[in-house]
Amino acid sequence: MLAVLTGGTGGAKLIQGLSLETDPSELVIVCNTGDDFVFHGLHISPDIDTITYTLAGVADTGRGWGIKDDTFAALEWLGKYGGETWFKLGDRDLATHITRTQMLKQGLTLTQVTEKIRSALGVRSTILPMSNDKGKTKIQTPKGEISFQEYFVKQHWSGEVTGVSYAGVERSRPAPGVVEAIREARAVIVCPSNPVTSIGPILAVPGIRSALKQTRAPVIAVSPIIQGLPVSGPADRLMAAMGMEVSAFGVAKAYADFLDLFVIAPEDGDQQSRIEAIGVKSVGKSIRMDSLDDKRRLTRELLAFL
Ligand code: GDP
Ligand code: FO1
Repeated sequence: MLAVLTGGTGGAKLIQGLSLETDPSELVIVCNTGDDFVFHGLHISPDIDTITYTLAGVADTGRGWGIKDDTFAALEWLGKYGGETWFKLGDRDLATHITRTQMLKQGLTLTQVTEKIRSALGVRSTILPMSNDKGKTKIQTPKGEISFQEYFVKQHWSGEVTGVSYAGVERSRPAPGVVEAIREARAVIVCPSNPVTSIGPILAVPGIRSALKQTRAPVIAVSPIIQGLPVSGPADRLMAAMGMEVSAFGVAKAYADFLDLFVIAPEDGDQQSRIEAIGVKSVGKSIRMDSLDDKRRLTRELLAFL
């Protein structure tokens, strides 16, 4: 079994490769839920949905979120009533959020709901939320604190960020199966996801980081940063706000206490000796995943290290 830690869009690229190059039923995927929020009364779990739709083969891989060929008629109609439309909920996607919200109201956990949606969409991998408890990513700005989705989607990640926190995470517990997967895996893969807002919240759940340190399985991560820049999104700004060096080295440093191997871009070869000096082996591979071939090739290269 392979345990995989991930956020949404960047992680989904590697997970698509993994699902095609391994037996998908061998994958246990632990998703960030720090981005979860309530919109129009519905519980949205963007990273869980991105991964589920990717594995079900229905994701809009170009956009990186939502369902391909979805329409937005309901959202348009909500706008007519003066409702908020900044978060683009597609008509088909809405069915997922309505189902999740209803099941949570009936008392099911997010783990149980995720399992039901996964199974209904024919996904063979296990998809786990990092936690069934609170642990919401908050972005601190000079004008006050906002939720991650307000920062990322409503404000298009513009504006100064002075800090990032995971509200309530210290009282959260790992969801059932998360620590077990890390302990029992033949390898743990940390996806090239945002280290502050995708992997950071997972590591902040008490018990997960220590499981990563203690597992006998090799822990391998792929850098989301190439030549000091993220491939997409605001990882550079958020890393800087957290006092991290914005580089592959900066990511390696954040994971150094549990990481065995860090896969970086060949262009970042100059970082290799610095990374190895903090006790992490590193290797240069082409880690930009623009095509399905890129995703499959990188996956095969990762699997070869095992
Ligand atoms: P989010 O939850 O939607 O933000 O998704 P993730 O956190 O999983 O993905 C965002 C991160 O993925 C960013 O920091 C990007 O730099 C990284 N990323 C996106 N595409 C690629 C890629 O093709 N290769 C690598 N190495 N990183 C990528
Ligand atoms: N991201 C956007 O940039 N704009 C959107 O309107 C948007 C809608 C959306 C709807 C459902 C969903 O599951 C995800 C959605 N995302 C959207 C993705 C998004 O929330 C982020 O990529 C992640 O939260 C970042 O981790």
